[in-house]
Amino acid sequence: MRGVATLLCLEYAATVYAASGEGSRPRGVGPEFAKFYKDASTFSCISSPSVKLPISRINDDYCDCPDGSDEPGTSACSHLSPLSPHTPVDQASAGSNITLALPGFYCKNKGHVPTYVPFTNVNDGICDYELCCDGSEEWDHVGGVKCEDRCQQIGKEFRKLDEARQKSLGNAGRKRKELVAEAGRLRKEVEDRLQSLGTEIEGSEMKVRQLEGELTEVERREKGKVVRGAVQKVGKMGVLVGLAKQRTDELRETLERVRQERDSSRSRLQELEGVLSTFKEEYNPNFNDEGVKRAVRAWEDYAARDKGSEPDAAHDRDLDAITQPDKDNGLDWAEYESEDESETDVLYAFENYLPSSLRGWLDQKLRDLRLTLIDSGILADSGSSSSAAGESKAVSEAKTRLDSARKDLEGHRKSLTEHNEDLEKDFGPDDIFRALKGQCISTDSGEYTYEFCFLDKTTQKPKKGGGHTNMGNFVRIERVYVDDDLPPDGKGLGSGERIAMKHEGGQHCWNGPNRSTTVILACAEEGEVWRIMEEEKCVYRMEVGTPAVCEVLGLGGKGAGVGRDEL
Ligand code: MAN
Repeated sequence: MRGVATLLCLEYAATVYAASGEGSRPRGVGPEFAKFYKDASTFSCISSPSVKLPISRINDDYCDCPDGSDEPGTSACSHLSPLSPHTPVDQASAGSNITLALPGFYCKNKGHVPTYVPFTNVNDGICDYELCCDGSEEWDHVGGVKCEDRCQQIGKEFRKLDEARQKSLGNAGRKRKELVAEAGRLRKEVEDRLQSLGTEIEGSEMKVRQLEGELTEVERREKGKVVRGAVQKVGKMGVLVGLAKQRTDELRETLERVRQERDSSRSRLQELEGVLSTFKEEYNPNFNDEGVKRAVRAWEDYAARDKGSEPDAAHDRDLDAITQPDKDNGLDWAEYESEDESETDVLYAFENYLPSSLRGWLDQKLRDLRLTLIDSGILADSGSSSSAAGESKAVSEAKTRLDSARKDLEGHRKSLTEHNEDLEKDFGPDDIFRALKGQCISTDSGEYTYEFCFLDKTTQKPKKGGGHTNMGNFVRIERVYVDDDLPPDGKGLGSGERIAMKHEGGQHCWNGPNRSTTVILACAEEGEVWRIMEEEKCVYRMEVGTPAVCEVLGLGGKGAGVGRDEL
């Protein structure tokens, strides 16, 4: 009896194996699981090898193994799938960890790419050509359904598409490389500028120190000078110069005015003479109007009279020259106004004739004397006066020079901080967004045109007209997980980790938050805004394609671009 049973078993096994078309594996088993089905008489459940079954129980349409591995070619264990609702019986029989050992029914798809179909799809009477182009998952022809093998045709179309995808991927990779190179160049520029800023700061610091010393020295020198009051400083000559300047300005203005009046009268006279001359030509002498005749005679007398000389262009040129500003005529009033030699200057000039050792000694003594007089209240301290009038030209000039050097230094230090911060900023993998900073891409969607500018902001603008609405300013780069189906044109996020750019603090939304946008990036040959969604009121999500995030082949892991599973 036992021998007959074994024979029956073997016969059944032969049918099961043969029906799979693989010869060496039961129906629905993929090559990577073949090793579990090698034994010709007994099968051990994959996840629970202690559960052993006769080979006849494989694909007998009854689920024996807790992990469903005895039914690789039927849907008998499909209820174990995490996608299927579980009953209390499942829980009791398999514990809380119900996991299928196999990924699904293996479709060989000869001529295309092999794949696994969910067990629920096996013999459900529907041809799942998208997954199983050879139709082998409908082997039982339920309800008479017979799925022909379409792998040749589907495989051919797939290869064509795949070729285009590979080409696109290659182009995207090349563009990414260019972007990385550009980003490197831009980073280097910042580093070089940092270096030169270091040198410039050193130079500026030295200059400030030197000008500080210079100011102290000028102030000391000025303090030592004999001071005269503001009125005295001007002197008689200065007063005369001031009056002469004022008088010249008045004369110039009057001359200009008279000239304008002359020009205007001249042109009115010309117009009038023209009118009368036409009148004389055109009047009718046969018309006996005494008044008209008298007027014509008077005009003839006037025309015959000597009018004096014609306007002379040379005179006008002279007038032009005379009315030029005094400086252009070689007269610099300021020179005469400030020409005022102080008593100390005379003293200094006198010192020049002394030997240098004596000159220094005398100079010091004079200064000390002056300071003693100031300290004892005998002389006014003009040097310490903070009023503009009390400060000498030399001091204010020294202060201006120092202020400007200090401003330069401050500017350089600020720039140094900014450049250092720039190097610390996150510009994404390989620093790549450095190369795209400020570049914008836009698309129309619904009533708006949306724009995304890398590391800057997102905006919307009504197509009917009107201004831009800020949808958020760039704040940081983040990583997000997405799980989207990839559309046939490849313009979508797909599934996996993606780089996202957060934009916050946009224009306030009426009765809502400030606008904000998350821009999620995926690999594409060209920069393009694919989709915009307003997930909540004034909270937007943009899907954007860019070569910047395409995975660099052979450079996986950290630092490489985050790509999609497919382009
Ligand atoms: C505008 C747009 C919309 C937004 C509303 C909120 O119309 O910014 O996206 O939803 O304002 O009032």
